[in-house]
Amino acid sequence: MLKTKVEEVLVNQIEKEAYSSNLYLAMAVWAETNGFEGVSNWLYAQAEEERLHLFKFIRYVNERGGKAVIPAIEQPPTTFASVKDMFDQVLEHETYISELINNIVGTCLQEGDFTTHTWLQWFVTEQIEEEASVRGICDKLALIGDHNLYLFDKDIMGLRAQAKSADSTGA
Ligand code: OFO
Repeated sequence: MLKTKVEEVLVNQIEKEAYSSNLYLAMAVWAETNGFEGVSNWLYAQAEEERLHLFKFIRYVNERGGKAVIPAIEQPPTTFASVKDMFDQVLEHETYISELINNIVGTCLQEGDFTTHTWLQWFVTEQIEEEASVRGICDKLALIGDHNLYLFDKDIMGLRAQAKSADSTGA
């Protein structure tokens, strides 16, 4: 059974994961309507992943005797200055989410909830991977600049596949 404090922080995170999914959908729409097909595919896939995270939090709260609350979600931005600016915002957002996950881990320890603490380790690892893969993309964009993004747009799904296979091999 979840303690009230732990349930509260988990339920708060439901809104954060839902917002993350919508933010990446909004970015995907911007990329798709500005001719960046590869970037939009990357973002659509990312939005799907965030939706899975959202479901994980909902199901866990309910399974542990709590009650998930489906929140209203703030509208994400609809335009971005450039692909680079957008990915900088993705990195900033992922860093923020990592901090939130870290705070939830802290609450679990304070409350002596070692079951939820263990369950959260998947998210801790996921955030490390997400931050690293987005940081890699931001570094590439810093090298390329805002012009000549044609090849970058063609390659970005390959970068995603590489990051995923490195994760699964522990590389
Ligand atoms: Fe939900 O993992 Fe990123 O934000």
